[in-house]
Amino acid sequence: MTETNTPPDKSLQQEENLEPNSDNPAQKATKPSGFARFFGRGKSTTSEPEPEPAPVSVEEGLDKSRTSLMGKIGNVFKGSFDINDDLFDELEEVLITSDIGLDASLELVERLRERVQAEKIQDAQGVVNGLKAEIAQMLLPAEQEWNVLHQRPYVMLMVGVNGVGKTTTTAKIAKHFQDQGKSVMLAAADTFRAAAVEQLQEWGKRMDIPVVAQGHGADAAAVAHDALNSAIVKGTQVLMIDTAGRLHTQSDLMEQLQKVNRVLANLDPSMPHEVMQILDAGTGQNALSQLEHFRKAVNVSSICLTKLDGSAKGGLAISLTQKHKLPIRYIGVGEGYMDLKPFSAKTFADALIPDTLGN
Ligand SMILES: Nc1nc2c(ncn2[C@@H]2O[C@H](COP(=O)(O)OP(=O)(O)OP(=O)(O)O)[C@@H](O)[C@H]2O)c(=O)[nH]1
Ligand SMILES: [Mg+2]
Repeated sequence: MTETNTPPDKSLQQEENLEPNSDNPAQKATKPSGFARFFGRGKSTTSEPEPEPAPVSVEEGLDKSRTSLMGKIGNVFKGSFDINDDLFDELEEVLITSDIGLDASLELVERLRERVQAEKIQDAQGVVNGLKAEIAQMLLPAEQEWNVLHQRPYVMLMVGVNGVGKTTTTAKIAKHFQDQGKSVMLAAADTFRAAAVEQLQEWGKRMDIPVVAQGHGADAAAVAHDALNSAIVKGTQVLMIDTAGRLHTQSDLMEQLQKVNRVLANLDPSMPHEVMQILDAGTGQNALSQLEHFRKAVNVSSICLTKLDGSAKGGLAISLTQKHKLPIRYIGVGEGYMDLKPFSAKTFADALIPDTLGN
């Protein structure tokens, strides 16, 4: 086992998914490095005078989703219209094509229909306000209190398919915990992808957070086991285990994930306390089947929905919640750690549907 804050071999920084080499002046001049984008206006642990992008708000992060959805809703209310079955059918179609999914769209329109009747709503703005209120209601099951201090160490297993943002989200959440004064440890259990261990070690170094690792090709369950023992000995409050990206069809990797889970549970049946599945919003409805497959293998207990800023598929949060009722702990609306926002049903609905129809 190595527990380290030592910088990785520089040559490895050219590898896929590693951050750009910040020693390269050409890169510096054109674009802030991944670390500058990560730390944003927060307290950087580096002394480099890197440009600092501003944090993104949930509303800004959902720009694409809102513009797309409101464009379609605006078309429904264009010209003269009656609030009748045809109008609700059209709205239903808009919702389905906005990644809210079939079942969630049907439920949403049914709730809206009842509200419009009960409140005798007769104008477009009233219907849209009603839609926003119903979306907030449907998202409520995803907004759940999260007490990470009820166990020490509180053990989190970060899972998901390739490239969804597991490692950077792990780093972001670790930074949030650190800012709250909690002690954190990271475990590099992605021993599958070349340079994945070094990627996590680099984050640990930048944030001054210990990383337990054994290296590429090591047994992921052994890394998790070592990390847990180390966290127990040190009295660490939160242990976050980064894992390799995998498809449900990669049965060896799915079994490896189950083994990691089993090794933790053998030490304490309540572990891992959280299995967080990271889902890339850009994958749309496919994220639902990713979640279903992972739930068959491990006890996924929460979701983090990333990359909402890059996609117009924010409606996915509604279908995910309708179907799975799992807490969405965070949403990602940018690359900075401050762009990872705790999920709020109302804030999300407000960001998806503006106050006035013309927006
Ligand atoms: N714009 C944006 N980019 C994000 C967000 N979350 C993650 N990313 C980016 O997504 C890319 C991939 O992130 P990783 O954390 O390496 O993904 P991963 O799931 O660990 O990937 P594998 O280990 O290869 O499976 C990085 O460039 C991140 O900065 C987000 O919310 N918004
Ligand atoms: Mg990773």
